[in-house]
Amino acid sequence: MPTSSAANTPLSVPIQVRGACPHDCPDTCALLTTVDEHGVATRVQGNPAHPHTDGVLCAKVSKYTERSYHPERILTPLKRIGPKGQSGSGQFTPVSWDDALADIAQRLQTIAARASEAVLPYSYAGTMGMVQGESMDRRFFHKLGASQLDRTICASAGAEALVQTLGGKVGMKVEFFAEAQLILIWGSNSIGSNLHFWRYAQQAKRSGAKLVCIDPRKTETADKCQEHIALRPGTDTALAFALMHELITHDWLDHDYIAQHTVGWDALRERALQWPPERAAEVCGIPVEQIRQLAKDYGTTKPAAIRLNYGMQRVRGGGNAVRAVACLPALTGAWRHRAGGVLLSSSGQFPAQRAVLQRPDLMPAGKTPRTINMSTIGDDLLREASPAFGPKVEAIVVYNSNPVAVAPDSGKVVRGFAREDLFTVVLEHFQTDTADYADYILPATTQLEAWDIHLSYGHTDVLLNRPAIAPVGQARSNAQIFRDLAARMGFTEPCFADSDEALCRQAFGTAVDYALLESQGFATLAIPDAPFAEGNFPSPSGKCEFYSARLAAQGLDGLPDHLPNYELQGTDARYPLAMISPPARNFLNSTFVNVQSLRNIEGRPVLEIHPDDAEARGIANDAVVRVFNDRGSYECHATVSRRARPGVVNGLGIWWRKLGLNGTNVNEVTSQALTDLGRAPTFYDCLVEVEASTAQAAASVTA
Ligand SMILES: Nc1nc2c(c(=O)[nH]1)N[C@H]1C(S)=C(S)[C@@H](COP(=O)(O)OP(=O)(O)OC[C@H]3O[C@@H](n4cnc5c(=O)[nH]c(N)nc54)[C@H](O)[C@@H]3O)O[C@H]1N2
Ligand SMILES: Nc1nc2c(c(=O)[nH]1)N[C@H]1C(S)=C(S)[C@@H](COP(=O)(O)OP(=O)(O)OC[C@H]3O[C@@H](n4cnc5c(=O)[nH]c(N)nc54)[C@H](O)[C@@H]3O)O[C@H]1N2
Ligand code: SF4
Ligand SMILES: [Mo]
Repeated sequence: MPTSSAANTPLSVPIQVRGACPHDCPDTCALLTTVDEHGVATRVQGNPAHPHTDGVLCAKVSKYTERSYHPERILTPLKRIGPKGQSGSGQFTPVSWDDALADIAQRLQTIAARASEAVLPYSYAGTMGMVQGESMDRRFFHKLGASQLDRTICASAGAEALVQTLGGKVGMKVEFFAEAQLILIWGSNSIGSNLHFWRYAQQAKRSGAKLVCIDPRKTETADKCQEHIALRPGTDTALAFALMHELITHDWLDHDYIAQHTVGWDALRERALQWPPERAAEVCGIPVEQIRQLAKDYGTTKPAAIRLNYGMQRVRGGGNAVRAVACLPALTGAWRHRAGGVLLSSSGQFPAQRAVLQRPDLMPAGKTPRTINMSTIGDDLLREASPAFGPKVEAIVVYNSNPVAVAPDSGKVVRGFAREDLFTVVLEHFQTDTADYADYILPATTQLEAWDIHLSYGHTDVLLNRPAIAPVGQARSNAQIFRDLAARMGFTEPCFADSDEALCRQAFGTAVDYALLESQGFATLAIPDAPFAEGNFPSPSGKCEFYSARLAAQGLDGLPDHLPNYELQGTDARYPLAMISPPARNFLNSTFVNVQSLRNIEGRPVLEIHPDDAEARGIANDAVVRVFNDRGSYECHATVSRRARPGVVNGLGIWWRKLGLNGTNVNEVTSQALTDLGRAPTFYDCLVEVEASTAQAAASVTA
């Protein structure tokens, strides 16, 4: 089968078009889309030529044609004609692009003329593409002088922790995990959310490596590791300190590496010595022997690698936890080996030309618009104007995100979006929970239909995505929509005319070989195999900063420390259970929940609860339960299972509210409190109680 070099080149059919998976997933797979003689995509598969993808996609994206050609795709601009918050027939009516754009431009202009910061963009990583996610959109809002958005909802605590410790979002190269002899999979459900890393871990295991999973939940990944350490949520720093304690007392340290390439050892040493394994065992709720064994493994096995992921940073002390774990490889000198060290995110290694793409220089001279944290959108949409806050939010433009389903404390998020005086525009593929509150819904292209370019946070390749098919219906790419709006608003700077493909070329400038991207679909960055073998961290000191002078200068602790959860178990008798809400394997955040074949696999929204906790509450397997705290309540089905540790319940996410039970989901009970570093949400720092439901919710299940 010939491989097309350009989507529109008439080759013999079927053709295959190279692309990139757009989803918020560390794997950033290379795609091959097969297109038939009618221009219809018939199959999406992994590109076998791309080493990390290796021809394999997850179940979700293997169904990509089902999503792109879904009968419920939004195919025309829609205008609200009924009440907010409902998507039933008669609430929206199709309108022309011209009418929609003209009205939206006029309304944004009127609001911005009074107070440009009353307009708020709201976007995250529905697509990770740099063109459809952070180019023309940013130019548009910069020029308008709109409020800026602090994009914290996922990874900013861990990111800030890496920056303060290693100097950037840098780490091991993922392929070398295959050569490690010990792998700690720490706060990551790799099989569910980082499948292509798991392939390397499996290779290591076959070569005799020990795999240890550190996770409160007994995940499918934990099942496949030799050891599972089921600590309480929010106690990772205590465990890391106990490991350091043992490394010190058994002298499993690389003194030379510490002396040459770290800052703050004496102070860290002193703090770690306050954490004998017995103390940590108490805090973490795990056997002391497990900690001793883990320390011995980590201190004596070479090379030892840590796959850290974001699960541990969704609690109050999440930033400190990532800092503490990121210190470990410098203590043992694990960085000396290419299969040693830690990987949380590789995204800081890419030479992205963000200022060129986003053009912050377009902002009105003299005043930097305020910044609103996307994680507190519930509170911020409900805030009145004040000197501290600035103007009330009067217009919100949502794209690449579904905040009504995914943002914490949904009760407030829903009330905010329901405001009659809020003008809401949503760029979407589907009628999501958020789109239900839109005044206008604009149909966006999917990854099969638009140009884009991608970096990755789980490997070090750049990928180019060519459109494989023409836009479905009247869909336009996000960049095209903002280009069109810019023209209607009279923005005349030449950068507003850049095409999507031109934006692809601008993303990395000459730092990445674009011709190679065009010919093979991906280009690998030139990075040393063991980048920190001789120090050379991108931090201010060039060293691994146990002690961060920059944090100290902000009045914060310069060293990592254990910060107990805000909602600490045992402190509120009404809510004795800690709840975490990690992703369901067959959804990607709230994306794919409306794809029937994937929803069939997940079945229905579930809460995993340990048999002891279920029995104490008279909850039977499969029963409908009510999960509640002071913020709200939601209903789902109990899965009585030892995947949950005693005292901790797992509310698997993130269902569309309207496809769940009683129009609710897990974020009804999560809080808007923010992490220690990075201003991130604390989804997994949440106390609840669970009871058998009296309502006949089962009837409303959409299987
Ligand atoms: N299939 C699938 N894949 C995904 C996603 C998805 O929704 N579905 N989402 C994507 C996105 S946006 C992201 S950010 C990543 C998320 O993936 P990860 O970065 O792996 O983060 P989480 O899934 O939040 O949590 C990972 C694991 O951490 C555990 N955990 C929870 N609290 C703690 C804690 O306090 N300490 C420790 N040690 N572990 C804890 C959870 O039980 C979970 O198994 O995955 C991406 N990939
Ligand atoms: N309780 C709980 N809540 C969580 C989490 C959790 O673990 N527990 N995880 C959090 C995390 S890690 C994250 S990253 C956030 C994710 O939150 P979001 O970034 O909002 O992710 P999604 O829910 O996948 O919604 C993305 C939306 O973008 C749309 N989209 C995709 N591509 C395009 C495009 O090209 N153009 C336009 N206009 N739209 C597009 C999709 O249709 C989808 O509806 O959720 C957070 N919420
Ligand atoms: S979601 Fe992740 S694993 Fe699945 S195809 Fe996309 S990048 Fe690959
Ligand atoms: Mo995320």
